[in-house]
Amino acid sequence: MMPILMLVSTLLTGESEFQLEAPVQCGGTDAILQYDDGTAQWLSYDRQFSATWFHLEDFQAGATGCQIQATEYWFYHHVGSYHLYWDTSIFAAQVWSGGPSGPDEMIDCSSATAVNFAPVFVDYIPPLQVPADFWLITRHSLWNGSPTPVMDIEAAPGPHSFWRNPDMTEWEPLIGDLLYRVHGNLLGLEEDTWGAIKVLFGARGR
Ligand SMILES: [Ca+2]
Repeated sequence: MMPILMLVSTLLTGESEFQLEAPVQCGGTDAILQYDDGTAQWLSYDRQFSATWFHLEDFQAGATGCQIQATEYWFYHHVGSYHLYWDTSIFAAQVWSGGPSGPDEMIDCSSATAVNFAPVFVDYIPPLQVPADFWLITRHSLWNGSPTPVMDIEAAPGPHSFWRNPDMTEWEPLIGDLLYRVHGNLLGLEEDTWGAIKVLFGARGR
């Protein structure tokens, strides 16, 4: 059971982030690509777009692409909070090609239903093939009342997690890594055969 009152407002980064009073473990889903360390520490709200840029060299040298079987997203829902209340649980889950300068071309756009602190999976049948640099982008309703993405305690070097609203021209880095993850197989290893390699980026240094 989740604690109800675990939000502590912070002045660190403005008015669209809250730090959880008690971090929440969000692991155990066997993702092959993730920048987060498996623990939700921050909430990011009132933002229409939230995104993670995946750079496969961070996970496996020589990987030239990925065959994505599913993407995974974690959110926080608290009906007692004005900002974090959901009018709708629906969000758009998009996959784009693109490197550090930003998303380039959309590969897929799916609709999904968010839940509170449980993995939301978007499955791809057949799997999506993406290049060595790609983005997962979620689009939420513009104002209050949409799923609230969660982040871990600190952004991985890059950075890799960003947000943006429609009136902005640039993606802004987030203070932590979104719990946005990829399930599938890396491509380009061992004479271009598919390699099923499990690498947990966030587990390094533990
Ligand atoms: Ca992190």
